[in-house]
Amino acid sequence: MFRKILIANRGEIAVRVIRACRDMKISPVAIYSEVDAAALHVRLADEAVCVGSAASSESYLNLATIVAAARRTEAEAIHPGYGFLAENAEFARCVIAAGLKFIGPTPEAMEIMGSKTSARRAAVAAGVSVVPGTVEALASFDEARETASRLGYPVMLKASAGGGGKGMRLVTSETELRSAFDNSKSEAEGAFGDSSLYLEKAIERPRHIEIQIFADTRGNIVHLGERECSIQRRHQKVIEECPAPINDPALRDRMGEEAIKIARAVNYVGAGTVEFLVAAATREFYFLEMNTRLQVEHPVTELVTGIDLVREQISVAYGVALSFRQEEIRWVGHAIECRVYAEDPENHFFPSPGRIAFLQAPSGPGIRDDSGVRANSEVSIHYDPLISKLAAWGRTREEAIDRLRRALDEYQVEGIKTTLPFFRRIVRDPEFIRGVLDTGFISRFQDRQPKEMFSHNVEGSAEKSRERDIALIAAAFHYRKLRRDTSINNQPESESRWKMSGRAFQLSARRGIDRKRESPRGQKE
Ligand code: MV4
Repeated sequence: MFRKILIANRGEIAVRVIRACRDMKISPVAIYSEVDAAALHVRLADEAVCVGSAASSESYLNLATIVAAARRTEAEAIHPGYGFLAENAEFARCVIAAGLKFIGPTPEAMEIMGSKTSARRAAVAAGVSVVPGTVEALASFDEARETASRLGYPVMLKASAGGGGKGMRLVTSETELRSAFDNSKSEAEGAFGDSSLYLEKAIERPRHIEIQIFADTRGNIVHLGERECSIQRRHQKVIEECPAPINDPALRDRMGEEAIKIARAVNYVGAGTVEFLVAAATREFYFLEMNTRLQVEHPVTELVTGIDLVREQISVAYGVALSFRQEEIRWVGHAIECRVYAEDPENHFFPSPGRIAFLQAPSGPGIRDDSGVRANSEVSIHYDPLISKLAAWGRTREEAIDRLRRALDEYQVEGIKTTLPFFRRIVRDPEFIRGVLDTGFISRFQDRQPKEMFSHNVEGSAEKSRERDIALIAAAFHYRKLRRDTSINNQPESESRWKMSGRAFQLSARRGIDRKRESPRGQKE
C-alpha cells in the first residue's frame, strides 16, 4: 500500500481523508494556505506544506506548487477531496506526469463528464435515457427557438460547461426565450469562459436522486445505492439522505444498472456519482450529469452500507481490486445528513465568518459529525463556509430523524452564526417528516415559517450593522474578483451565495438599515 499521501484540500474533507489514511497506516501530508496554518487538518496530519496565500487561486488551486509539495515530501499519491482541483483534468495529468498516483478517475473520464453535452452524448451512446433535449451546444438563437418548440415548453437552458445550476434558466414560453438565452449565455461566459448552451425539456417538480458508483482498475463496477438530494437552496444541497424515501429496491436496482452503464462507457475508475432527475408522477428517471469525485454527502452512503468510501478510493488507486462484490452490498437502516454552514439563516443566509468561541459537537447513538473546525478556529471568508456535516443513522427513517433532532439540539457553536437553527426547524416540519422531498421543498418550507424568521434581522447599533454590511460587501467584491482570476470551476455553488448577499444588502439599504429592530439574539446557538 502507499506509505504516504498528500491531501490537496482543506477543512472537513481533508480531515476525512486523513482519518482514512490513519486507518490504513498511511502517513498523511496536509497542504495549507497562510490563513490555515492553525487549521484542524494541518494539526491532524504528519506533515504540512504551506502552498501560498489565503486566496484559493494562490494556494489550494496552485497545481504546480501542490505537485512540487508532494514530490518534496515524497508522497506517492494525491487525494484531491472535493471542490478545488478534484475535477480538474489538467491537475490529474500533472500529478501523473510527476510519477504520482492521482486518487480519482482518469483525466479522460473527467473531461468527458466535465462538458455536460459530451456527458449526455456518452449516456445516450451507453443506452441510458437522458432528459429529452440537445446533445450538442446550440449554434444560434434560432436553433434554440426551433428546438424549444419541438420539445414543448417549459424548457431548461443550461450551460454546457456548467453543472450545479449555474447559467441555468427555466423558460416557460417563447416570449421569454430571447432574454433567457442572452442572460444564460453571458452568465456562462462569466462563470466558465465558455458561453455554449444546450436545451432540455423541463421536468416539473423533479426529485434529484443520485447513485454512488465505484470502479476498480480490473473492470469491476458496482453501485452503492442512491442518495436523495432534492432539498436544495440556490442549487446548493442542504440535506441528503440514503435511501431515498420514494425508492424501492426495484427502482434502486434499475437506477444502479443505468449508472454502471455510464461508468463503463467512460472506463471509470474510483468513486463517482451519477445524478438523475426522477419525475414525481411517473417515477421515470433521466440522466442529468456525472460527478467524477467523492461527494460532500458520501457519509450517508457509508452509514447505510458500512463501506469506507475513502479507504476504497485509496486502495483502488493503488491497483487493489474492490473489497466487495455487488451481491455483498446490504443497505441497512436510514441516514440523513445536514450541511452545517457558517451562515445566518435568519438574515438571508449571509456568510458569518469569524472565530468559533465555543464548540460542543453532538455524539451518542447513531451520530456522526464530520467537522473541519474546532474551538478557536477562524472561519475565513476565503473558502466555502461549511463547518461540519452532521449525520444521523437509525434503523428506520423515523429513528434517524429522532436522533438528528436530538443531535441538532445538543450542537452548540458560539462566536459565529450557523445554519443549525434552520435545521432544527426542518427536522420538526411535518412535510419533511412525511418524506415529501421534491425540489420545491425549501420554498414551501420557508412559506410555512413565520414571516420575521427570514426578514433582515439587524442587531446591535445601526453603526455596527452598517460596518458589518460594508465588510460583507467588500468581501463579496473580493470574492468575485478572486473567482474572475480563477479559470477553474472551484466549488461552483459558492458564488451565488455572495451574489445573494449583495442583493440582500441592496434591498436592506433601500429599506433603510435604521428601521425597527427585532428582539436581540444571543450569540449562543
Ligand atoms: C433540471 C430541472 C428540471 N428539468 N433540469 C440541475 C442542477 C440542479 N442544481 C438544479 N437542476 C435542475 N435541472 C430539467 N431538465 C430542475 C432542476 C432543479 C433542481 C434539481 C434538483 C434539486 C433542486 C432543484 C431546484 C431547482 C431546479
